[in-house]
Amino acid sequence: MWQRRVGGVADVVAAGSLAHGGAMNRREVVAAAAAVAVGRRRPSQPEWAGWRVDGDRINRWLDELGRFGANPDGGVSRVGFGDADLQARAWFMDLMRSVGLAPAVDPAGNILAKVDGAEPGAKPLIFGSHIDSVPNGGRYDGTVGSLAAVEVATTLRSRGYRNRHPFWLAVWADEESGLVGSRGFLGAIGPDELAATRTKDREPLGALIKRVGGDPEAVAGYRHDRGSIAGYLELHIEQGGLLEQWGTDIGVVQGIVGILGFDVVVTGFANHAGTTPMVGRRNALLAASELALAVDRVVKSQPGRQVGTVGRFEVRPGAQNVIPGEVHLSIELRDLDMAKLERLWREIETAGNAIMRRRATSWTVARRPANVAAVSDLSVRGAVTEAARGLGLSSKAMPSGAGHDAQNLARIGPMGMIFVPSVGGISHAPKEFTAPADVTNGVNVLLQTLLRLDQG
Ligand code: HGY
Ligand code: MN
Ligand code: MN
Repeated sequence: MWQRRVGGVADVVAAGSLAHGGAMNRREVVAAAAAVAVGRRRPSQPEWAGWRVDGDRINRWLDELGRFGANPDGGVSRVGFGDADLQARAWFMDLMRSVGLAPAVDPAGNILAKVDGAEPGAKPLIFGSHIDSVPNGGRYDGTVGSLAAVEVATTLRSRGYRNRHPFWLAVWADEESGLVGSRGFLGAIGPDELAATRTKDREPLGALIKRVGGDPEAVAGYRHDRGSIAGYLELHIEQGGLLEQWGTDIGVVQGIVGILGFDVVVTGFANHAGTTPMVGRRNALLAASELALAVDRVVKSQPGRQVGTVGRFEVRPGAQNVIPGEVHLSIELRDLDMAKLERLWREIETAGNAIMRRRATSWTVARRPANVAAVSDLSVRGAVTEAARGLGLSSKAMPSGAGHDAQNLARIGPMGMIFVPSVGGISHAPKEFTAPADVTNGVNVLLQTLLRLDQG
């Protein structure tokens, strides 16, 4: 409900209407409110087709959000549930309040701002993204889609728009370490995961969720089932270089890759680097290195677009004069076909077992919850394409090689994603950049797509 900055007029306006806003003068507000009260404020398509977001405002918000966890090299380190993430979340909720939204933290730690819809029984349309980052990441990954949601809601309010469906603006918690918040939203986080302390954290996940205002005890009973939402939309930077290469404004996402992730510990025997002969050493680093090469070899051994990466590699004890006794590393596999990922993993396991035997080392593997691959909804794709066309923007269908919360939301309703170009295809790095004009284009496409979906 939009209750701020309007004084007594708020009472006139039907709950859940977007029908008044700070951008209007008082007379307009009263007129819009009265129109809503008698149910007249359903704009015709030609009218809303001309609506545009405020590009300066959203780009200014992006700069402001970029201050939290800022690194000297231009990017941000805002790892989910860390101090910078907490500060950014507080700022974000203040921003939402300042434009008349009423954000709340759900049991799983997600920030949700719900605006009631005018049509009884209509299911919610959800839109948003995330504001956490990878360590040493960029300023655009997730933030564009999160701020876009606020910008779109602000624009609609200033237009006096009355949404038919409930609108739920979402900032998903800790996207980068396995779509945590959106899995919690589905009911896919169990007690074991809540109680476990992940490799990168010092506290169990449940304690972290509590820290951001979530309710770990309620997570078990919290869920949203298939068919419970009218749709999910997420605007995001492409994070690859295709749109730039093609000279295309907008990517219409066809599907999102699935991700299998593994935390591996290779154990050998740490011993003196000067007195231990070369023969008979149990060097964990050499075994782990061979394992990393095996991942690369197995993934490349088959045709297709699958990718595999060892992105974390920690040698212990990590001293010049000690044979490495332990290596902690991650293995990640991605493809649109989950069965193919399982096949690749089995091959890697076989290769890994052979390596460990040969090097007299051992290994343990902890499998992370999978990000399940998802296909976007055809009619939502159509709406995105139409929206781009209506704005005079070029668009092209493309897959997403990056994971997104949208792939979880696709399990409960029609999902669509909008991509805007990433300069140089750089992402998860400080040089990540999307031109302000492209950000604005994307937010306008989000606005126009949302209107199409809301109008049915
Ligand atoms: O890792 C990913 O693909 C995403 O950016 N979270
Ligand atoms: Mn990311
Ligand atoms: Mn992202």
